[in-house]
Amino acid sequence: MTTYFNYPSKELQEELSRIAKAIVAPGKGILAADESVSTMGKRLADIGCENTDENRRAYRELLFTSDPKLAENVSGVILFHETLYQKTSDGTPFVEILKKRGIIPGIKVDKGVVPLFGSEDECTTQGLDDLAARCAQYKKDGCDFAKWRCVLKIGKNTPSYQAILENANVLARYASICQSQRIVPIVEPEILPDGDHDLERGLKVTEVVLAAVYKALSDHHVYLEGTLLKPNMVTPGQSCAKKASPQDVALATVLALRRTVPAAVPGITFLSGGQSEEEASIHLNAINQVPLLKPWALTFSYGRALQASVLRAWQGKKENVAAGQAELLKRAKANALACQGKYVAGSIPSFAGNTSLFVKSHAY
Ligand code: 5MM
Repeated sequence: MTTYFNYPSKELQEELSRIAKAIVAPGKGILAADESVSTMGKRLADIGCENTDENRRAYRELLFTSDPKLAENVSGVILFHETLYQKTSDGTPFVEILKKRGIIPGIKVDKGVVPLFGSEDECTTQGLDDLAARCAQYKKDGCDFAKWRCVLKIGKNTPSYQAILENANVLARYASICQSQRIVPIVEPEILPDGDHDLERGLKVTEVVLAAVYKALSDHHVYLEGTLLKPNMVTPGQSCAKKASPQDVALATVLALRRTVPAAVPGITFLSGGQSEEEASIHLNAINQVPLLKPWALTFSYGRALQASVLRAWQGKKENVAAGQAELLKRAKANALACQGKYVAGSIPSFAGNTSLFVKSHAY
């Protein structure tokens, strides 16, 4: 293996690390609004709405035209390709609205999961082929960061060595290509919560997966200061009989991260993984309260746990837009407090607060 490689130019290092740091600035996190068309269809179906271009656009308009105070708690929004080029009803591009509010636009660049032939129902994520060209265009169109999600499953024989290695490598290639185009990559190796495994197995699998991811990032000379990690929290499987307290979840999560994630990484932005809105806030809060050295910012990049109440309040009706926006502000505030370890459980009630958002085998 060669040890002769070139670090990115000083300018590129500075640009990437500036963007990454801004995303995980104290008290801020990410709104993951990058549901693909089919996933958005499921969210709309839940509230009795048809999956049309106009309904998807109207919903994203609701999110992005919320009170500008949202930017006090949300530093970045992850968009889906279609959304990046949509506009508000008065013709203002969404990107412009976000930037004006001081929110950094990001973009989902993976093209979804595909099966790993011969494996026990495992998968990898596709989208590398034209990625450099797409990133160059997205940068021109206003995006400063990207997201790529890989999915790993815990079972009797999984995750397999094949799946761990393949997904680590594809994440590293993605990260390297993003950085070459001045885009900060959010690296998302999601270990699904499905299964009856206990907390300790969740901890071990998370450690092994993250260790492989950081080895691959190193092999691909990815500039860590210009990256963010989007992992699952370490929990027992959804159907495990033995439940874990928020403190247990928090300790296991911090242990896994401390054992595998270099201190050069500026921030860790958790996915919510089907936890209820309230659980996701309580767990993030407990993680930030773990009395161990945590050299990275620990914050949120939630999809379902920031949007469930919004969707339920909105119901696809114009007259409910303000109610939906109010729910978004509440969950953003709760998580902004949680990422500083200052959230008091139950202090910010919301429409769907304690409803489980678990979707079986969330790989779409
Ligand atoms: C918002 O949902 C994201 C896009 O999903 P699809 O491409 O599958 O439609 C998803 O990647 C999301 O960012 C992560 O799963 C984290 O979201 P949750 O809901 O777990 O916080």
